[in-house]
Amino acid sequence: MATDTRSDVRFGGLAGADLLELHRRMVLLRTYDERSVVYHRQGRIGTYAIFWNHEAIQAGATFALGDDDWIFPSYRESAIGLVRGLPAETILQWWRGHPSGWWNPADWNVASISVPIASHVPHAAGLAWGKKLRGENVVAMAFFGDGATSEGEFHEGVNLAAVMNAPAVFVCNNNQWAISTPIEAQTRAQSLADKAVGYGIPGVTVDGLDVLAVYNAARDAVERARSGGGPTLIECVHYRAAPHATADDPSAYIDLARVEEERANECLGRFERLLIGAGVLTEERAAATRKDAEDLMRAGIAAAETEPPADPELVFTHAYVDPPENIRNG
Ligand SMILES: Cc1ncc(C[n+]2csc(CCOP(=O)(O)OP(=O)(O)O)c2C)c(N)n1
Ligand SMILES: [Mg+2]
Repeated sequence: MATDTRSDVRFGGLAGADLLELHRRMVLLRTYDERSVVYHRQGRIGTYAIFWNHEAIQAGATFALGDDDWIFPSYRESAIGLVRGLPAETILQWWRGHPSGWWNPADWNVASISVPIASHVPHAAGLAWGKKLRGENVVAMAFFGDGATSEGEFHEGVNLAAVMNAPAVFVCNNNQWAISTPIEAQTRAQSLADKAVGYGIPGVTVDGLDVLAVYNAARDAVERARSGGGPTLIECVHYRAAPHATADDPSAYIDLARVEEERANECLGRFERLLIGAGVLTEERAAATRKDAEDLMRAGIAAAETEPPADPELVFTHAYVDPPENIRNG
């Protein structure tokens, strides 16, 4: 691997090894996403929520956290645990509907993937408040979409965190679509960050394709939360450049020309061009980073596929104290 990279260049308050690590995490997420679509097409995983071009938000925001801080993902951030070293096979198994796809959140400080929209926002608020009550200096960061900001649980969670001055960071991935519902049909607010005013907390809007802008906003928010300043709402704006999920055909509703523009300006290539141009990263090193991520994914799917199939009875194991007759004898 080429080692002739510059370590003195600073971008967004980060230099050398940090910039390369941020790049590695984006590559890991991108590779996970692209391989997952292929595995889905091959029938090896079930439905899958694509996060192509959301990597700057996920890698940038979590880069501001310490390992003791908690991450609360939605289905769009299903693979975010990769940045903490959570095995790819575990996440792949989640999408395969296998019980081994459920990890113990306390092992990674990554909560379970939340599919009901916004339901994890109060969880993050509760964890942040609880940690504060216990005197532990831990921040909770929750990820959710633009559509989630219309849900009651978004309001309940952010309001509670604000009133309790809980160390929480709320990261809104504003990709401007909630499946086929555009942002104009979602809200009359000028920006989603404006909603923070109603909760009495800071709200900021950043370019969701600029990993350093996301990181800077997250670092400020995490510092504020950690030093007793309470929660922040960060709105990361971009435009969804891939289908909502593998069963969706966006050509029926999306602006395809706009999608092309977004894809041309995609976040990983943009960061790579910056780093290579400044001599922080070389083409060789970028290729090696991609290869490592591809190897990790190949090993992940192989490991996932060697797990024996789950026992269907498990569905009922923790469902009843006294199972009804038809299930007892079923
Ligand atoms: C409570 C709830 N209602 C409806 C759904 C169905 N649903 C799945 S994804 C989605 C759109 C969510 O859009 P957004 O919050 O913008 O997140 P994105 O998918 O764009 O990341 C909806 C309505 C759900 N999962 N949960
Ligand atoms: Mg959305």
